[in-house]
Amino acid sequence: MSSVVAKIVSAKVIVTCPGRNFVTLKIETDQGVYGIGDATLNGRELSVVAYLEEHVIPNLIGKDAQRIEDIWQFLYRGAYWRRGPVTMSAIAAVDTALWDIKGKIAGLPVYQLLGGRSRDGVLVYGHANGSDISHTSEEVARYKEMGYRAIRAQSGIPGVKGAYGVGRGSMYYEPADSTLPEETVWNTRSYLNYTPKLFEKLRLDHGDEIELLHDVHHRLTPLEAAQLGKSLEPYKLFWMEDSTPAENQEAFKLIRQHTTTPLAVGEIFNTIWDCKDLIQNQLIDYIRTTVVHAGGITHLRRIADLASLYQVRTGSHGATDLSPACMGAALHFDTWVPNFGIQEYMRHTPETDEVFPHDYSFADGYLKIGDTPGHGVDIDEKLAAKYPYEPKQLPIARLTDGTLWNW
Ligand code: GCO
Ligand code: MG
Repeated sequence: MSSVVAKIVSAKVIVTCPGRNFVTLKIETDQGVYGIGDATLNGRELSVVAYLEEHVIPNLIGKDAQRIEDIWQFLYRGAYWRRGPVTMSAIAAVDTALWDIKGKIAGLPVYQLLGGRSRDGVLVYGHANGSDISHTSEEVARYKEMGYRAIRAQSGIPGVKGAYGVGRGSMYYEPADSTLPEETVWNTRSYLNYTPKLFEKLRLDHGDEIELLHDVHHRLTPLEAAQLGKSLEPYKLFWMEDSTPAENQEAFKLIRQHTTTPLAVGEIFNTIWDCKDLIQNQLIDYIRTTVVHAGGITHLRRIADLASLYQVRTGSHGATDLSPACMGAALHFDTWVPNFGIQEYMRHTPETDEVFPHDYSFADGYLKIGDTPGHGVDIDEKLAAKYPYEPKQLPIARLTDGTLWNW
């Protein structure tokens, strides 16, 4: 029996801001089935809205939603101008919505379409952060109380205004909270002195079992990253993330030569080409690419398969600015992918969860998905309409001498 043709009859972009901006693509078919995909690019949301509305949606109408791969290739090759965060987030939103539709038509959850369960629960990590070392240790204790088995720790640093990763509240971290970029100051020397003390304290307070992660957030040179990795070896981190900007993938060779601290990178990558050399030369241990920013499930699967050849595991980005539609799709991917490492899980606010009803839930350090056909996430359009878009941008960082640096 030939499979059902599901003709795309309409598609629209829904922008909503329940505490922060989210961009969602909704694709409807002549089968009365629709799918949704996350298209949120933090601080550049309206660029993706325009890309979808002007250049993608007109090309979708009339196509068979079941032809996921062909539509992916059409949008990637057909644009002529390949790659980039805006293009690949737009393609990702289409791809995610099409996998959602395919699952609904088949009556199957997406993980079944990918190859079935490789695990019952998806190991996640939460974000403990504090104004200083002892406050951060108290927050790690709180996250352990909540059942997390893996915790990222970020601390304020004396004399460093607005150190990365230290939120204003204790549960949510939303850095894009000003119309124009907030200026923060960065001091590498203070950071390199302070960070080993943070993890020494965390191991003293919480023992060796809990998995500890840290995000350097692109701030060091390769040699400084090597120095930090070396100084953190006694504290056996699960990973040191984004230790240096990765446009030059070769740079990681220098870090690798000097330290056995596991390396993770890739949340800002948008295609396999951004990480091909890092993976093939085993310069990293975890690849952080995501459903929403790396071309959707279709492309993320290609990256994971390449990574599996070199024993590199997945560790997808999962910050608050990736919507529940991305998290839902990511969890189906994480439930299937054989070389799974860990999934970031920065909680969404209750308002966000209300706008995006979903069937995943947290327990005992894992996120578990249900068997709802598709990816299990929906959008309440009426509620979404109550939260109009608010222009926001991510911060920037300057060194103490005023040099513009990596935020
Ligand atoms: C992470 C990320 C975030 C980013 C944010 C940018 O590891 O979760 O580094 O904190 O800064 O997603 O929009
Ligand atoms: Mg990060």
